Amino acid sequence: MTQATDGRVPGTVRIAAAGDVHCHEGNREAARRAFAGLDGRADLVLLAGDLTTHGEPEQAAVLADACSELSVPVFAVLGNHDVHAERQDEVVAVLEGAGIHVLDRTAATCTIGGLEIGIVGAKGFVGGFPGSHLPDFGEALLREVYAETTRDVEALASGLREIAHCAARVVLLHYAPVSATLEGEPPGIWTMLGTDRLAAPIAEHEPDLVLHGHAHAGTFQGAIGSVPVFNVSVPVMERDFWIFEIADLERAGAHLH
Ligand SMILES: [Mn+2]
Repeated sequence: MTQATDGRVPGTVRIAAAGDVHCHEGNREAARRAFAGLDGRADLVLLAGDLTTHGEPEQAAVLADACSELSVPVFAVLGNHDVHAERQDEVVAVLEGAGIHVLDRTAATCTIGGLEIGIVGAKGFVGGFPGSHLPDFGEALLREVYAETTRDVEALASGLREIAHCAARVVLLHYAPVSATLEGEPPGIWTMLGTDRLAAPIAEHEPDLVLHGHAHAGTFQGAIGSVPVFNVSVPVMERDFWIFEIADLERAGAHLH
């Protein structure tokens, strides 16, 4: 197989992914170096939330500056840290100003080597797993937490319908949609780390790849049925980025390497 001049094998897309990069002034140089290192190694960058330490626009600017030299598209979702200061609109404006596409219960596509790649992105939210589910019952405040997660589930379903025609389909989350990638975290906090309610539309639509972060002490690889799920939290990966390669996109049944 011949390689394109940018190093990409035809029919293949290389996705660089990371979560919990937690940018702030103190890691400006490390962030710049990490992103500069992607040059020529990836066709697309996906960031799985917790882009900042406390959601200050100045911290988002550190990430924006680090990405400014990249020639490939960058898509991101926010994490809980990015909304902490309640300045997420400003954070998003700073990121979008640097060309980073922030997905917020939305879907987007980009074309790489003639292949249309679809990404559905949402922060996601809490809710728990079998044995630890938050119920849709009782206090209005608790039922609103449940309803907030429902909005994410519905957005994933509608986004996945929107990108059904794409050669490759990726779901990008901050919170975990499966407990397998939380192994290593105390089970007592799993309810706060994600919920398998997010897995229902993934099981139905079977995208090629699901990425999340948030669980710094979790496990790298899990699955929802036959769909591979990766916790790309930087402390889990013990590296700046993981490069996923989705191959054989010109024929049915893509393969993940
Ligand atoms: Mn988080």
